Amino acid sequence: MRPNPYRVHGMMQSYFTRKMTGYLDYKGIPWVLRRFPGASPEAMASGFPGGVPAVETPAGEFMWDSTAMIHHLELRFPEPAVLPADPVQRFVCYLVEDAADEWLYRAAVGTRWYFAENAAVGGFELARDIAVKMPVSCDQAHAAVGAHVLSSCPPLGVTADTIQLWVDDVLRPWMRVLGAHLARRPYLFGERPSLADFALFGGNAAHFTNDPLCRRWVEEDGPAVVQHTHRLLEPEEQAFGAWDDPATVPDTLTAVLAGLGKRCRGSAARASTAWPTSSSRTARGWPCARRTSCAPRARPCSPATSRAAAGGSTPSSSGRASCRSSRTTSRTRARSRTSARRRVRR
Ligand SMILES: N[C@@H](CCC(=O)N[C@@H](CS)C(=O)NCC(=O)O)C(=O)O
Repeated sequence: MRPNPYRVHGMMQSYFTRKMTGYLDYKGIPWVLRRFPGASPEAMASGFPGGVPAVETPAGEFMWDSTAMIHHLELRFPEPAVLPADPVQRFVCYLVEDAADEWLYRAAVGTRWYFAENAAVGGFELARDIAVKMPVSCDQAHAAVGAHVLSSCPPLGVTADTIQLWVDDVLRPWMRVLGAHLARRPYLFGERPSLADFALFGGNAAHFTNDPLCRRWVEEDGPAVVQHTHRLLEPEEQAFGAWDDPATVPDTLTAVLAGLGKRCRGSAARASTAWPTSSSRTARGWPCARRTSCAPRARPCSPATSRAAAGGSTPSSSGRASCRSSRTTSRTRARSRTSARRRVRR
């Protein structure tokens, strides 16, 4: 008999859905996809604030927010761990994960919907998943999701006027430094993937190696990123090894961090005519996205704070991460994530 699986309510061309499915595949945790246009009565009834995906546990409880869910699942399925044991590596892992979640996400939605070739492929595939659960044609779903996402891009600093700068100043330089690093080792921190690898995998699998124009850029700029994606698509075919020796920091990793420092603030600031105000930045200075949508939804999403990750509520007692409010500010979100992480490390 098949084991009772986790049910990932999401879409295959969704950034955070693929972050979760990549993680679940690597861990060997059984899951099935349940196509989800951004909300469902069951998820809403359990307090889901939005932000695809939601994941339903085998016990029928809903949880959400990829970072909180992965923390939760790490408690239940500790091996193979995705958080490096070394504290500096772990810090860098969180840093890269945060940049992928909060920053590169903007380039992903922008490149999908401002470039017709990408919208015709990635956007259409997304619409096809949505149409499974909505009584509309695929063309109608495509038009609706496109209009919705485009209308929510400007608050992220992503507009028709800035998208080329996002590509030239942020995305392509990022793929060059990441590609150079991954050409030397299979994963960011050695021979096994970390939380940050899954954050990058999500964006790469759903957008940057999926949407045709992006795919061409990645093949040109960082072909090793495509290989990284392929490895994590089929992890059961791979042999995994150890974390890198934390005493030896590869030059290429230093270049990745330098690239983030340079491209995720200064250059990206120039790329954005609607640069967020200081109140929407996190304490660490990372820009923090107010999420735009991959699916038609009425409310902006906010991340859940993870009681499970914080140890305040065990997987068995609640089975889901809670959410304060769908209007939680970026700064509050950042704080709650940071404190959940701090607590889980103790
Ligand atoms: N913090 C959430 C973010 C989820 C998220 O933003 N998902 C995107 C889909 S790729 C979404 O649903 N956006 C819709 C919206 O915010 O309106 C996570 O890590 O899971």
